[in-house]
Amino acid sequence: MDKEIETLIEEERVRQNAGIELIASENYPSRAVMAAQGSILTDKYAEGYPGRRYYGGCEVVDKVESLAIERAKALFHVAYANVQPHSGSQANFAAYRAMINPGDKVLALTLDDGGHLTHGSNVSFSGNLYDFHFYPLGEDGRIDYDRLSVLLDEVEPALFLAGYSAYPFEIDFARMRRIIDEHDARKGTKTFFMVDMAHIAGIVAAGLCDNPCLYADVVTSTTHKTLRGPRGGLILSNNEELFKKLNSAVFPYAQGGPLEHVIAAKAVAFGEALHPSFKSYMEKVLRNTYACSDELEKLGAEVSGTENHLFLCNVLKSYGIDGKQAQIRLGSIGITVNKNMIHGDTMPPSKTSGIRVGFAAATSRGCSEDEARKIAHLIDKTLRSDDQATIASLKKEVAEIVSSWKDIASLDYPTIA
Ligand code: DSN
Repeated sequence: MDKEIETLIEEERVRQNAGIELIASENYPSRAVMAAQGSILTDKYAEGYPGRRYYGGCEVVDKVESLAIERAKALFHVAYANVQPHSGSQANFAAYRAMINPGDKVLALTLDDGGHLTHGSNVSFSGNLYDFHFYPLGEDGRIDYDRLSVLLDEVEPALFLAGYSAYPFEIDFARMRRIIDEHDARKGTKTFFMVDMAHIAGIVAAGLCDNPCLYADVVTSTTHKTLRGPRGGLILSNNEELFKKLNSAVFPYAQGGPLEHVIAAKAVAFGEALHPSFKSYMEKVLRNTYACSDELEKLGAEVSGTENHLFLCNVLKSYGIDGKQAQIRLGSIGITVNKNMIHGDTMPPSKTSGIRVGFAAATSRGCSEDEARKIAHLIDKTLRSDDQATIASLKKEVAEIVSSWKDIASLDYPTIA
């Protein structure tokens, strides 16, 4: 009935279909996920948890939420899952609350090196409520595990935080656990270990990288990035002492009524991620990301390299333009990326020296390895020249590639359900 919004949704569908989406945190959920999210479950108030609600009439949503919880537990090998956080930021807010007190020290990655606003930025609750200290990446742009050990002894934080928004390499969670345990043994302390795996949740679910849930006290995530579900948050744990605290940190501390329609959509996405085909999808994402990064490097660009679904390119060094200019120029041919700080960046966050490139979304639409290499050439040519005739012809090449890809509103993925 609302023609204005209907027209805008259609406009956005056309925009998304016409372009190559390379923002590393985006993806295309299935029609089943969107149907659940757009369902009548939005009608229901259900403060509390399954079997312990503050409202009547919750017998069906109890089953929905329990199913989502059980699937999340099976997917990530945990004893506890909370599917109520409305977002990754709220999941982090609740996780901190369950483990530490305001004013406590937290050791997290330097924000410019790929952390997140909720990992200690002064403009977020995190930097205001807690005393954040930061570890930088090593010279090679990778986590310097030896330095972590030194910093843990120096800072003596109540909580150590791993998990990043722009880190292209595997993270050795087992080694982090060991370093924390050794520090605790030396100092007679008990340091909590938290991982925000929002970016790599799909890779973890597919079993293609180390599972942080096996080592951390609490793992938070979003459900809409590599995991390909609805926009939302998730908290997981195997530390029994925290289960009750986590529940009350989400509700009633951080949130009111859960979004049962979104929780249903999370259950659908978990069902899809539990299907064997999800692993093949994620393998393709990793291969496509590597292919594009490798080809750009061969073309002479300075790239970070990659061991996951994203890589960074230093466009300032490679093409003499900043990240913002690169983002705008690529946008003009239909390739969407975001400007991103790179390790040791000298530019402000509003400009940056780099861009972040990821293949989770494009792969969902059917992007092949050959096309990922072709996309590297398109990126390279676009960043080398802003000649209007060249831009127009590159735009045509983008249109040709996406013409064989699936419509973003018609995607179905196999499920265990
Ligand atoms: N905004 C997300 C990203 O792009 O990585 C993090 O929450």
